[in-house]
Amino acid sequence: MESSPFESLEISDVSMQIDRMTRVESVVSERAILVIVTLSGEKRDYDEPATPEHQNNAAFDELKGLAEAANAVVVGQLSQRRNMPDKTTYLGYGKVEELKQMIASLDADLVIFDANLNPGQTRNLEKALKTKVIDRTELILDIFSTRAQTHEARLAVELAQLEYSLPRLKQMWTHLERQRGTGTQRGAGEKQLEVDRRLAQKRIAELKILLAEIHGRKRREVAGRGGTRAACLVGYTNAGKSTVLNALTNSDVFAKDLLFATLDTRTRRWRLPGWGPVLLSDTVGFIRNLPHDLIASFRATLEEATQADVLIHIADASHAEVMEQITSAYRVLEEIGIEQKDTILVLNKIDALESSPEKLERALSHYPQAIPISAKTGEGLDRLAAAVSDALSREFLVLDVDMPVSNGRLAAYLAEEGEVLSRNYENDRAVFRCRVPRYVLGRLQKESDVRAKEKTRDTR
Ligand SMILES: Nc1nc2c(ncn2[C@@H]2O[C@H](COP(=O)(O)OP(=O)(O)OP(=O)(O)O)[C@@H](O)[C@H]2O)c(=O)[nH]1
Ligand SMILES: [Mg+2]
Repeated sequence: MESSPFESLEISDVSMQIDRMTRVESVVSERAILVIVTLSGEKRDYDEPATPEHQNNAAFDELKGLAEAANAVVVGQLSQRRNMPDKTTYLGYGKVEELKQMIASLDADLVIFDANLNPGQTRNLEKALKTKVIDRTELILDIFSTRAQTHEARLAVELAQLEYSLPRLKQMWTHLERQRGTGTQRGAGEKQLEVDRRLAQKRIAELKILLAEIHGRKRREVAGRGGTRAACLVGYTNAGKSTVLNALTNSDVFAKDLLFATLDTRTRRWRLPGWGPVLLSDTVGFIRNLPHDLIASFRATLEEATQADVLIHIADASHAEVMEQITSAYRVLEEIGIEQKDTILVLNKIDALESSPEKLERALSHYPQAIPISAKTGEGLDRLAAAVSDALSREFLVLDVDMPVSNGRLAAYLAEEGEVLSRNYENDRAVFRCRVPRYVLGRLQKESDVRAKEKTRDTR
């Protein structure tokens, strides 16, 4: 049998190599140019009459926030509209040339793409530009790796980094060889690449086991919490989740105007008025286009959300893209498989909207059941507490659900989850009276053009 190259390596060698492979290069103090390619036909999450400029600005703002969270200095930006990405360089030929000139004139040493590039595209771009190129995933991974503190968060980051690096190992080797100026040193070349692949795969398997153990331990902790109910704060990054946790539980967890301020999540005891003690957890913020692998790696850290009796979805009502952010967050919940939980939507930062109340009205017209609050001034926190206490007391509800007749998917869902007591049709609307478990309300909140009215309530 052929001996594995892995077996011939010393342990110190192994950890050193793993270290090298998971090193998503740090972007500290680099002068970066941001690149955004808008693909025509790219559908926005929310069909608002936004101009392409508005859309572009919002995307640049977010990417700039991410770049700065990774300590890069943004010196320029470039955008292009295309039907589809160029296979080899993502950008078109002319734009690559333009970017090359920008790099020279702005003295930039890093290019950050908003998109996720395939390994070949990154390689080709770096070759053409003679400058380091990173994509959206790599940027987020960089922020995560410098910010994660707890053992669990670090394992999750390492797993995400390795999964990102595995298909790109070849490219990393080309880099190293170029730096050393030789391809003949021991271990270099194809053989080393094979060693790396095996090492990475082995470590990935190990990390998955370690994270699964944490997952299991958390589950047992929940089982052992003796019936104490739990609520979990979720939502887009920078929406104010940690500030809400602090305001409700009188705590002092880290909260800052910074994307991904929280990577190590905390649980606090909350004395919920009229109910008693409840466990309240904070979570890692969501972001649009969060790569699937990254969500998968962080699943263990989102265990609090999975185990919670009720989710408190915090949105930043003062943000220009609040609707987009709400939809993106719901999409992540779907991906984790917890979109059907009882969810209370909260529009935070209303203190910042005093001069533009129409913004809040617009959001409320889309999400009439959302609760407006300000974690900063405390306004609305009592309503939020009442809503959580209400959600925790509900087991089954009798609802009148008023929906478009065309929404067959929802009709089927209601019949599946509960009991449909009556059906009334008028023109293009249908009203179903149904008895359903309380979590159905959370799902209904996300349906546009659907109104749910509570008729009676069964309390435990
Ligand atoms: N004006 C105003 N600012 C707020 C409010 N709530 C939070 N903020 C600010 O928003 C920023 C982000 O708050 P965080 O609590 O860190 O947000 P988060 O959702 O935990 O963010 P991540 O952990 O990065 O995902 C901070 O600068 C807060 O001071 C509010 O009600 N009003
Ligand atoms: Mg936070």
